[in-house]
Amino acid sequence: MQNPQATSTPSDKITIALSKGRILKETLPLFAAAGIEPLEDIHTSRKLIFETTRSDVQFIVIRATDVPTYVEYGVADLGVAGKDVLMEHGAEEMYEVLDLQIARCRLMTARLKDAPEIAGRMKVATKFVRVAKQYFSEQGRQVDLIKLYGGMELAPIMKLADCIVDIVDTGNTLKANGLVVEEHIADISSRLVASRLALKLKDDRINPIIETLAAAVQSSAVRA
Ligand code: PRT
Ligand code: MG
Repeated sequence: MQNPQATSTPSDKITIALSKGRILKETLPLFAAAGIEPLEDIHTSRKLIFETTRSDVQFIVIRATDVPTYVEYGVADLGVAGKDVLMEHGAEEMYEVLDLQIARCRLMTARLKDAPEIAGRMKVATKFVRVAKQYFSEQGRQVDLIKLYGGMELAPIMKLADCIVDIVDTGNTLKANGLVVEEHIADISSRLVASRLALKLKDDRINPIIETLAAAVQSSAVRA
């Protein structure tokens, strides 16, 4: 009879959801330092599931905004996503277990340079409507939120909005569009999240991965 332990079915693997896009390039070296590397080049492949150098660990590579969904349903045991994405999604059924200290940026409000003060209700364009809503309501400020999916900088220029809430890194994008930063909402970096279910059922296999990653983050912080 075949040994049931001999083959690994997808369900008994540890599944780690990675954000594609700009976070991925900085994520992979951390996992590599923790001994987990994809068996093929994630950047050039069109696959969505990748086996790794650990036969019991697989990566799925998805849009950043979909990572919390996979983790909260327990379909992915671990995930990597920007704090901005986690704040906007809301973090039920998952725990933020490690700050990976990569893809650092800030969530800010910005508006046109030399724009006059807004007397009444301010119109705010953003991809982060939930975060923006909470930020302004905590300050007792009444705003109208306008949901956009990208290119927020255009909104004040076209008079769609008075200000935007967006990610800022160097500030070059704002500057190129005649905008200036105004209020700081949050410091952002990418986080490792774990599903509640995985922490309960697979903690003996998940915890060592978290610990090795924490060590990898530490040593790359020392190098930087
Ligand atoms: O692009 P897509 O819509 O598919 O998804 P995404 O925008 O969520 O993914 P991606 O890959 O663009 O960004 C993923 C994550 O990277 C974000 O969730 C942040 O946590 C983090 N990050 C770090 C950034 C930046 N730096 C950043 N500079 N995300 C976006 N930007 C953009 C910003 O929106 C603005 O357009 O870059 C521009 C500003 O950059 P500066 O340097 O000109 O200020
Ligand atoms: Mg983007």
